Amino acid sequence: MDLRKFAPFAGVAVLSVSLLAGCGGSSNNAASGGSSGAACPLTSAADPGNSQAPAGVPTADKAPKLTKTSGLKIAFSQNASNNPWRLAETASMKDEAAKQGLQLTITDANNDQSKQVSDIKGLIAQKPDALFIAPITEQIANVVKDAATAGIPVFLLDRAVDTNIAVPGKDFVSVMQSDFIQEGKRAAVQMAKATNGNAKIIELEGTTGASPAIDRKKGFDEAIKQCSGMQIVVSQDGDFTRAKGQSVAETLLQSHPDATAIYAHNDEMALGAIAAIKAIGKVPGKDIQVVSVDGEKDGLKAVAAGDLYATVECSPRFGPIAFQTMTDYAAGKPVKTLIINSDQLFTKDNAADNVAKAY
Ligand code: GYE
Repeated sequence: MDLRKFAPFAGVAVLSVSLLAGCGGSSNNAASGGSSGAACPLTSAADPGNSQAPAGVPTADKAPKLTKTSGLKIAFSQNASNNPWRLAETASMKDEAAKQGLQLTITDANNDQSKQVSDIKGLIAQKPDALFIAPITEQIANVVKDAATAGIPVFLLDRAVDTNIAVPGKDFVSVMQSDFIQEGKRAAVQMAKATNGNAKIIELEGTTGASPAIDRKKGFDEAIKQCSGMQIVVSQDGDFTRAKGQSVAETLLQSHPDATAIYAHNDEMALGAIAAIKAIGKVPGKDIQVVSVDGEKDGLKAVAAGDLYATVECSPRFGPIAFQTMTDYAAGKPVKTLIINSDQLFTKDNAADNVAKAY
């Protein structure tokens, strides 16, 4: 989901931070492009950093209202519990509900889209005062609309839905997420640094149709276009899990023995890929460079160990922002239809220091 869609009439989006901003000129780095002879400006670019929501994101004014301010009954449709990221998100929601003394009903779709649709239908029938949804793919937009039709304000967490179907500010109040296109761009800069701008890349994509999978690919692809020495040689769905990441990486490393890098859309798949690299007797961080997204505890340990070059943080700790946004909405304060989290970058310089705090 291009976040600029949330601000269709806005002028310049803050999003389009130039990747070349920190490049310091490319006149003297012609040597860094390697065999192709072309310089790769990303090798000397600064981390493009966080983006913010584009300017002019409207506030939600057509969504069902939330008039109760105490004793709220809240529901949360979680899409899976199959990785540390999901578990951390669920824990963060539970902690915040407990802090506020609110009742929270949670369903777990087990990474199955049809189960999530039926979970949400079941939750709608229970008439919660507010419904949080962590969508599995962008395709569950219709059931989001159903909730709005039933008069329930919906808040989307961590992934978006198809906004051609579910209208922001009407069919859902707000989506809270990281900027995945920016994450892809940040990952591309790290990959360029790891490989000096020359890489034959295997891409392990997140769950097909999930907004972070779509956008992490888009941002990375856009960025590496600037470097003729960097190409994705094959790209496949690893479903955001360690086991699938490992098995897909095993197959792709065999079919592409010339690959020199792996870009994984999350740490779990990267950790699976690292196991696959070691299994064929190659050395991660030397023969094959790996870059990913999330910043989970095992990911940070892998960075500290030199197996993973870098991981772009994508925080799962949604409880505070989710409940704050809901409370603001209940109080009649203006709530933006898109709220972007701030994330940091973990490299060998700061990974070890952050392990203890990680999930
Ligand atoms: O990166 C991944 C999780 O939707 C942002 O989903 C989230 C992603 C996260 O399963 O690890």
